[in-house]
Amino acid sequence: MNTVGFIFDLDGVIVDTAKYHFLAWKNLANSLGIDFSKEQNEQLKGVSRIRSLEKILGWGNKTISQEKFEALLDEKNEEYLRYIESMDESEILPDVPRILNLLLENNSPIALGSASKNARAILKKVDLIDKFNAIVDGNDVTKAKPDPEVFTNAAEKIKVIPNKCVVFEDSVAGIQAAKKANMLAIGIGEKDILHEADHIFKSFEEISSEFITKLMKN
Ligand code: B16
Ligand code: MG
Repeated sequence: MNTVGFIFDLDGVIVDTAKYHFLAWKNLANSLGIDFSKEQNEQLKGVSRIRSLEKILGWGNKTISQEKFEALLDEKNEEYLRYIESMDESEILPDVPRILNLLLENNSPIALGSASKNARAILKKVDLIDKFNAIVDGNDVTKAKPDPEVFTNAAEKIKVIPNKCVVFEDSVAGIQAAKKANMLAIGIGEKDILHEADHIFKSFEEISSEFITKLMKN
């Protein structure tokens, strides 16, 4: 089968929720007396909630009980949920609808491949859930990015072989996961951070419809 499948990450690709994750992690880290920079936040993008907290505690050289660990995970998510509560279509990143509609017009299979356990709720809030043929999120996988599981599951769900899949990602961990899955990785963000990607664009505004059409024929 020659169909090309398109897999989208969520946070930082479809919606700008990365800023809310940053705020919630920063407040949590600071409340533990741990400094938290934008550079460190970059290392948490695409990384699961549990692994993110482990990394923050590691940076601060802190050891805590399992109970406290669970409580902090809940606390972080509650704050994050408060930030995203009032999200609507206006928080969809520029030109995402143009690309999704182009794919839909051409009957290209579209999947979501996100580490977030809140992915379905967010897609509903921004009214994009119906555009996806399949959704794989943090509730469906056991191994977090950079493990390729999230993307290989998504490819299976849309019935496209991995080397016919294109992944859009904003995180280093996600680009590594896509490459491990043997997929074409398109980085959305900065060239110096996402240099392992096959192509890098600052945003979807830089991606022409001709470029997407070429990918569909690959
Ligand atoms: P949650 P993505 C990832 O989503 C985020 O980039 C990452 O910062 C976050 O920790 C992770 O989801 C888990 O999210 O706490 O909502 O389950 O970029 O893979 O769509
Ligand atoms: Mg992301």
